[in-house]
Amino acid sequence: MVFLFVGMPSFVFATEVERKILVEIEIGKISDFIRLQEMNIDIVSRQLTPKVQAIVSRRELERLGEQDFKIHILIENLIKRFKEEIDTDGNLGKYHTYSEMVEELHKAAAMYPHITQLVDIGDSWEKWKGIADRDIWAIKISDNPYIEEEEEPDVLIVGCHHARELISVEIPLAIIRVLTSRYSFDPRIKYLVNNREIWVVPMLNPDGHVYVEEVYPMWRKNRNTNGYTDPAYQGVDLNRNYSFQWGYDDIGSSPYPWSQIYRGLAPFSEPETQAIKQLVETHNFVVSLSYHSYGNLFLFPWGYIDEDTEDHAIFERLGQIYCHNNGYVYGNAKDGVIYNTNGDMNDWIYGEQEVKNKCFGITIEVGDCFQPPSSEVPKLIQENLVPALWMIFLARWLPPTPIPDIRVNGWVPYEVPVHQGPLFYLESYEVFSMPVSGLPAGTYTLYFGVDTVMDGDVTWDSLYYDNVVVNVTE
Ligand code: 0X9
Ligand code: CA
Ligand code: ZN
Repeated sequence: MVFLFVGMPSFVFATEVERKILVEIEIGKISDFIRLQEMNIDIVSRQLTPKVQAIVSRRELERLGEQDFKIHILIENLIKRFKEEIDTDGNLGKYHTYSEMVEELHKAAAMYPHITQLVDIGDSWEKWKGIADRDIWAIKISDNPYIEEEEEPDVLIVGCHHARELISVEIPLAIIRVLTSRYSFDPRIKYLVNNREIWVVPMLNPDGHVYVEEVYPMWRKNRNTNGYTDPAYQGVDLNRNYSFQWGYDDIGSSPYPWSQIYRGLAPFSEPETQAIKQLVETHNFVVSLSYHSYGNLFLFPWGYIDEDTEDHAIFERLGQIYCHNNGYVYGNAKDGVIYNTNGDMNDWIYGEQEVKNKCFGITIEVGDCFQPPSSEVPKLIQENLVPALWMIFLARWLPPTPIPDIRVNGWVPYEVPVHQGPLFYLESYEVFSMPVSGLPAGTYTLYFGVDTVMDGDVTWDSLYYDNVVVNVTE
């Protein structure tokens, strides 16, 4: 039986060969999903719901019908809609093009030289081959930006592994804007910038992004030709190219160049993933946020198997905090919020622990639809900005350590059990709310975290400092 809920004309125009349709496909069981992958269907939402969304051609739509899939058509002509709702001005509307992004980074670095360092961390595939001139840019935001200050935790924020996920560039750029432009007058921002080393790579896949801008708005992978001239065989999925459990199975990634989840010929075969590898191996990142779209999700390892990591409780706690206000769903593949992936950034940055330290790798799937209209950019930024600042703040306690020395002048004002930092509520909060009136007069430094009781809204105002000096008078 064929379920086509929108009538399709039975003839095909020559010009419609390239027409792309956004559809919703009902998934009864996991084998349906695997069948879609075997048919090389371009699945764009990876939540484990009874439905997935996919981009299909007319031909694929017919084949799916023949295979008895239940299909709902959502957008009849994605390219037309892209021109009407996103690329209204030929410059992606409120989204940044590659050149606009490069310009914004250079402006930020020029305006705030005392708290930024702009770094070219590597070349794109096309630059590597000498056919384009695109660099992968990172900006470091911290005080003394040219000095590696070991005591300040390093945080990594990456956008645009996937070319068409335009919003994934905007959240990193917004984080850069808020950290730089508010530094001089917002004490909490100043605190974060002075006490963290924040590295932001807003666009890891510039070749793919420019291909989205100029040729094909639904491009996902990088622009490695894989030795073919037909675009259908080109591109490596950068989020399947990391080395940890690379190619673990052919469900979480594909060995075939025509697949949207093609993992490449070898781990780190691509210059773009090598740029991240090099950056991560020469720093000490403790938490990373990799932005994608879409799904309203906060994802963490493992991706390659349905198992929890030994840090599951901490990942869940981070998810609880990130999602508290925006209602995103947190979890991993085992929780069923996402299908399995292997060779992604999360699994590698967390799982690889020999060449570098363990880093709490998080993937955020922004938004609830494929390529939201340009007008929704501010709202999507807003729902991610403060949560991202929270993750930067919490880096101070990753990996969790006992609350640092709250002994003041050799006196222990309060019994603080180990393993109870601000990630595991109450204790540190109690330290803060503890009546200090019982203490002898003097100056005390109290270390504490955030309003982790979580009984109210997590707002910017509930972000406190890592420690405060308290004056106790008679
Ligand atoms: O498939 C991906 O790379 C990500 N989804 S997307 O739709 N943006 O392509 C999800 C990666 C999730 N990672 C893990 N589950 N570890
Ligand atoms: Ca610094
Ligand atoms: Zn993605």
